[in-house]
Amino acid sequence: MLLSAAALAARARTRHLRAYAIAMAVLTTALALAGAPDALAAGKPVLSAKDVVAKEATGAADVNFALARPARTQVRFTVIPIRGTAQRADASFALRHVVIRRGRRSAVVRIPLRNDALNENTEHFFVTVSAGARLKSGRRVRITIRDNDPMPRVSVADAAPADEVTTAALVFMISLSSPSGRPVTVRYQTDAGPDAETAGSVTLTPGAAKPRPMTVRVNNDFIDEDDQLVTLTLSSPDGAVIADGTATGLIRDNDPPPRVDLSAASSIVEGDEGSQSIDLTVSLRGATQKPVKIGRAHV
Ligand SMILES: [Ca+2]
Ligand SMILES: [Ca+2]
Ligand SMILES: [Ca+2]
Ligand SMILES: [Ca+2]
Repeated sequence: MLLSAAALAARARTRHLRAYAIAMAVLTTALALAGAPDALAAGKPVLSAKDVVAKEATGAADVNFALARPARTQVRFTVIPIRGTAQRADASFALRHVVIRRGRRSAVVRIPLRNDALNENTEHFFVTVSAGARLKSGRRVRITIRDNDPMPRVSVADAAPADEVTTAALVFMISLSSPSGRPVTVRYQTDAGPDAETAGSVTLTPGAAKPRPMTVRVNNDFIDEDDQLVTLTLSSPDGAVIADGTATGLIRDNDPPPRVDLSAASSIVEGDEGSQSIDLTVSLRGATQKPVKIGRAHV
C-alpha cells in the first residue's frame, strides 16, 4: 500500500512519541526501585528518629533510631549532640557510638540530662548522626527538656538608716529562696513622696545565690523635717513568687531648724504714761515642715 507523504510523516511522529514515553517509563521505574535515592547517592543506611520531649526529672532522653527494614549487615553510626537553648549544664554533649546488629532494626540511644534544682524555661537541643548512617532527608532530632523545679521565693530586707545628704540612698537587700536558672525581675514602690525614689525594678541574674543590694536614691532638700520612715513594697515578680514583699528604711533629716527674725512693722512715739503696743513681723529664715512655736516675753 502506498502512503502519502503526509501519512508517512504522521506515522514517524507517532513512533517518536512512543519511544520517548517508553524511555521515561524506564527511568521512573529505575528511580522507584531505588526506594531511597538519597541513601543510594550517599551510600549509607538511612535512619529515622522522632523528636523527643523529656522531663528533666527523668535524668535522660531516649532517642530511637530505626532503619526501614532489618539490617542485612551490622550498622555502626555516631550520634552527635548539637546545642540549642540547652547547654552543657543541661545535658551531656558527648558523642555516642551505636551499633544496630544484623537482623535488628533499631537502637535506643540514652542521652543523660542534668536534673538540677534551678527553675528554668523549657529548653531544647538536637542530635544528628554521622559515620556509617545518616538521618532521613538530613533532618535533626529535636530533644525538648521540660523543667521540674518550682519558682524561687523572693524577699526584701529592711534597709539601714540613711542620712539625707546628696548621693545618699537606702539600700534594701533582695534575696531568693534558691538560685534560679533564669533572670528574676521584680518591681518596687515606696511611699517616700518627694524625699526618695518612688518606684523602680530590679533584676537578679541567673544562678545568683547571694542577696542583691537594691538602692533607693534619697533626695536631699533644705527643709527641716522629722526623720522619715519609708516603706518599700515589692510587686509584679517575673520568675519568682513573693514571700516577704515589704521592708522599711529611715531617712534621717540633716537640715537645721529655721532662724526666727523679728522686725517692727511700724513705729510709735513713746508716751509719758501707760503702755502702748507695737506691731512686730515674725519671719523664718529657712524652710520647715514642722510647726514653729514662738514664746513671747514682756520687757
Ligand atoms: Ca530539677
Ligand atoms: Ca531545672
Ligand atoms: Ca537636707
Ligand atoms: Ca530635709
